[in-house]
Amino acid sequence: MERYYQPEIETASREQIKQWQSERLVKQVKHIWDNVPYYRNKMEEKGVTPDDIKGIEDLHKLPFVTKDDLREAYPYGLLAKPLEDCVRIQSTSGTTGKRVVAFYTQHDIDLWEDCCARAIVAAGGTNKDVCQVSYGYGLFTGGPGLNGGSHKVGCLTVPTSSGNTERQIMFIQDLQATILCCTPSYAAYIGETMKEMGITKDQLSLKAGIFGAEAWSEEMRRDIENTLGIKAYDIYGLTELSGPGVSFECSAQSGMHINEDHFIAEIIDPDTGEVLPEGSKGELVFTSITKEAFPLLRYRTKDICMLNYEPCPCGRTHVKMCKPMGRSDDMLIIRGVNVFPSQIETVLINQGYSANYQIIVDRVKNTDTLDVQVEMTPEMFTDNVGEINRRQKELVEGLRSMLGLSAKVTLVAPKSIVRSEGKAVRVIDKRKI
Ligand code: DLL
Repeated sequence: MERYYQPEIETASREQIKQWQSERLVKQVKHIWDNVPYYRNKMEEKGVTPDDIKGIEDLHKLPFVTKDDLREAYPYGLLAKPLEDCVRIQSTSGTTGKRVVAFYTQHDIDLWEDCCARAIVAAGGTNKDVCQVSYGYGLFTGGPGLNGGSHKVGCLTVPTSSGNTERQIMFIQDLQATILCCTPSYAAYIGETMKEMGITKDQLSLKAGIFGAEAWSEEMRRDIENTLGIKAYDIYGLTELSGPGVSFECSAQSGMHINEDHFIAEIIDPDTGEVLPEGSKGELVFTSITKEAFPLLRYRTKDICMLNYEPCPCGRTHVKMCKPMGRSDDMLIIRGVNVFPSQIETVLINQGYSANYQIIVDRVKNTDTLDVQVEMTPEMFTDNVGEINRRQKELVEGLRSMLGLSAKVTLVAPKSIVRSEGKAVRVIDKRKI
């Protein structure tokens, strides 16, 4: 029988959900208008006041918010509560300089952890489970979010964080972990390492995995399920909205239920901003209607997606989103770290190279690889291997400190990278996802 963490909410009628959304939206818009001058200006520019927002049917009147707004308002410009009421920040992975910093009151954390707890229960979790959280802890939301959710469910929580794979496997075995939470690529890597260590799935007690933070295919799901002997569930979220748990998969494994009592989802045309009819493919936009410290109205995620309002066999009534099908901007997610091509370009140009480069991303043995091919300028061109190695090493170091990732760098001869007559193709993503 299907179990729920908050049954009265997760199986509420559509009318009830809409009513919650309308009431909370009206309240949220007022809260933001009263407390965030940055937002009030944006609304005034669009000629909207809180009086114009009477329910979800008026949502489209509000201005969008983008990552650029978040950067512009960094760090405190979108804060809607006094600092003394805030107890935590989390931050997006990978980007340097003006990162996105999200703030939480204790109440915000409480609701976020409820969302993660819903995901754990949907994956079959109870207080008898041992839940190993192998997402990174720290500024990244993955570790703290699932950790909090696991506590709420009453699982014995094993906060291993990511890395040290052999130790992860030792804990999975010794503590008889039943639920594993990490990125899908890390789950696959754990599976590979297990094989190398001669450990088979029959020696483990794992039954479920809660994997997200990056795109992964159905093929990858099957592989992980077979290798670890589990059912693998998808989970989605973003720092700006709280973190993991904006949506999660249930036993039907056919899309992720959006926690609509906290987030209103819209699908828009990424070029025109127009709201698209039910069932269309477009950019996913979220409004957080219960966040106190860092509420966002109509936040453009850049994730391309579709929503499915058909009833789900699990009994949950909240709308399902499909796996994100790509992004409308150029952000790459490599080993779970957000990487913008522009950051790579900055490193290259700072070290004296021209903007003739190509970024090749691939997935080898379930791990993302980043290969940057860069042209030497005619002035620096040399066939001295020692000199080339030294330069490549300098770039690898520069990229590591900019991105927090190790990349392979290959210097190539001047004019050897194909020039484009239209938009340059800088990124070749060979990952089949
Ligand atoms: O990745 C939060 C998270 C942690 C989700 C752990 C799930 C599990 P950010 O680092 O801010 O937050 O990255 C958010 O990651 O806009 C998507 O493009 C992508 N993403 C997140 N979950 C999924 C998923 C966390 N299940 C960005 N499938 C989002 C595909 C995902 N892409």
